[in-house]
Amino acid sequence: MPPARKPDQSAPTTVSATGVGYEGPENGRDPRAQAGDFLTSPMGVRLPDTDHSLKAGRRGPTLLEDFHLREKINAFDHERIPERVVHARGAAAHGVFTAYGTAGNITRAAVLAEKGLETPVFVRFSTVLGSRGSADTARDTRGFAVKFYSKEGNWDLVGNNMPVFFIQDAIKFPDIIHAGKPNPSREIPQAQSAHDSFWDFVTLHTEATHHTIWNMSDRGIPRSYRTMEGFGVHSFRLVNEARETVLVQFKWTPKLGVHSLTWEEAQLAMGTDPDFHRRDLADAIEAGAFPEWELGVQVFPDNDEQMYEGIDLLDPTKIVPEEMVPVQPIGKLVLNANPTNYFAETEQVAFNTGHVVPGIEFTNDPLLQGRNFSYLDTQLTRLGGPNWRQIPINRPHAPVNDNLRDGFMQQGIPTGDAPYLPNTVDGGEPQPADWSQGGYVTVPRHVAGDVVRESQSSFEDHFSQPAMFYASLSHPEQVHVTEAYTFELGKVYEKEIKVRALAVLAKIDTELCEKVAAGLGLPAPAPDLVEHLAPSPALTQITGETFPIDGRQVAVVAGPDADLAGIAAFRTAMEAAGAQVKVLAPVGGELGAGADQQVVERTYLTARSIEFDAVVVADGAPKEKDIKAVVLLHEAFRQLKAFGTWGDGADVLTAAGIDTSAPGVLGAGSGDALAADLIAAMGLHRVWDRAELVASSAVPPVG
Ligand code: HDE
Repeated sequence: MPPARKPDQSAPTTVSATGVGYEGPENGRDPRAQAGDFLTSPMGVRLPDTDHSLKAGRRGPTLLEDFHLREKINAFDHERIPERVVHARGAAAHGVFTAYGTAGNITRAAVLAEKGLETPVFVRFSTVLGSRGSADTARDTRGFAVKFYSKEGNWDLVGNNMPVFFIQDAIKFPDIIHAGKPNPSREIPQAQSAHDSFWDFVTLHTEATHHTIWNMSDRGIPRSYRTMEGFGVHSFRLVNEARETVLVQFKWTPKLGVHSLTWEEAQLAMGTDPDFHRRDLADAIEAGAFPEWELGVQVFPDNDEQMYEGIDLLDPTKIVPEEMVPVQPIGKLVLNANPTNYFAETEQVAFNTGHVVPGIEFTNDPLLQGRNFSYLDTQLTRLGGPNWRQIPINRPHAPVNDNLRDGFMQQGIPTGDAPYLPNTVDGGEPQPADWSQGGYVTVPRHVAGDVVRESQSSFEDHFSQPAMFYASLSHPEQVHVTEAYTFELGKVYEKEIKVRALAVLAKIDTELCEKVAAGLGLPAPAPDLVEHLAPSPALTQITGETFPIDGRQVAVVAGPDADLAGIAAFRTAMEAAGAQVKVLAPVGGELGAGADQQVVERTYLTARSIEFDAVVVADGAPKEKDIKAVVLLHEAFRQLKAFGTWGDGADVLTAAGIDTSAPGVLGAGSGDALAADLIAAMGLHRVWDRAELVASSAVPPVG
């Protein structure tokens, strides 16, 4: 029997952070929420005044005996904890993962294997380089970290929105991060790779080429966290009940498709709405447009080579194209609740690649091996001691009998006298669990070799996969990659670094290299192309496929004389499709009265083009030329957003100099008639047919 508390022992109840016992809501309130009727000190003493310190006389000095003043200021002084050394900027949500059961033959992990099993999750998305207060839309990789509170213990799948990484060996991580972070002397630029040290490193350390070109592609500036893929990056080993093993790579596929911002939108958002992604995630969940992903695996035999058709499965700079090994769906993730408190949950959550459950094991990928050390290590500095595991957001939902004791901020009150094994003092418990009891028994894997500081020769191919990636993109995406390299390298001061970057591009694609060289005003090096696999259509995000428009934003330009009934009908139709409609007018307030009344949700002062996925001009919208309206319309047009008008709304576009016969400018007789066409156009994300019309002139045409 596990030891019970002895008759002579007592302890405070452990359920409340403030020491208040919890037996259910009190007057409809949860006492643990610390939002009761009366203000108290941290010791629970009710306070009469929190605005004046205790003084010797009204104009006298403050007294040291003012415990309220001291406690209040003392707690405030220590509110901050160190931000994450990477991925400091993030946003998170709660949700549920449901296993399809299709992985039952490859893993014994119930979270993946048990058909219909629902496991609570907490998911944190992030950028890598920026500080905690930096802008969401910087060009960067995005973190996609999922904590599964499985009934067999916590499993963390700590991935990114790109399937490859900059480095092949954990020992290089401080180097790539030091190169990418702001310059040490001036601490600029914030959250940017567009500076000398980043490009210095990646052009010398060319195993970074594949990840770099993903960052320079539209994947580096997602439209939303909801429209990103996620990847586990490494190969993992799955083990089934028969102790058979396979290697897998994990992929999250968003229900809404993979969509990105344009670079112009990303840059504008950094100024006008630095919380762009954070807001989008929270708003969508609040509106009931729950973000959804399907989890899939590529499955490979677990043999001695750990290679697939010449692709090294231990090399995190490589992918296996989905056309070679299809992704098999194994479960669904739905995010259905926002955190209650940012700090308590999103900031304090601690992910760790070393958090695995029976049925999920590691491979020898040297990056993964190093991560298993780092994620445990970093929490000590970030969260202040070993009991970070007991913080509510980090606690497993499975029973914990770990024999770990003491340490700063111990929250548990363990009973018993024998926190060691073997013991007889506490009846020999808790007992180790064997395989049949659900113990994490490692399936033996053979390892032999000389101790060396070397890697496998296959790790030396740095260019064939970046070349395949570029060749797989659609034309507009290739143009964006060209513009991104030209922009980033244009911010580099040292000519030598730019020349090295061009030498790398010469191996990937001749036109890309020549256009970037032309944009930089440098001679293009001679082509030096590498051979690569056939292009992989799964790598392009512009496919002609249409996607749901849940949580996407539509502006309706209106004014006092606008067709309000038409707007109401348009709103109903768009909301039925999951989109959100915002009425945009010159000044705030309400338009009209009665059933058709519309609240002005945005004015030209408070809105910017980046906020909307489509812009519609209602019949009767003001025709006077408002310069701010013209700027918004031009930006949205350039950003390839769908436009729509009904009635004389088209005149507003014409007056603003927008060609109403251009691709993606839809006209209709009424608001609800327009909605159907607009939903179809928005499902494609952008009006790609307009791309040539608005192409950036920053990249001069070549020869
Ligand atoms: Fe991380 N990484 N990382 N990383 N990483 C951290 O852990 C590290 C790597 C990733 O939302 C840190 O708790 C090393 C690959 C995400 O809280 C730290 C190496 C991938 C997050 C750390 C890598 C990632 C982190 C910082 C090379 C994609 C945010 C704070 C061996 C598969 C998790 C923390 C969150 C966070 C170290 C490489 C993704 C310092 C040493 C590859 C999504 O431990």
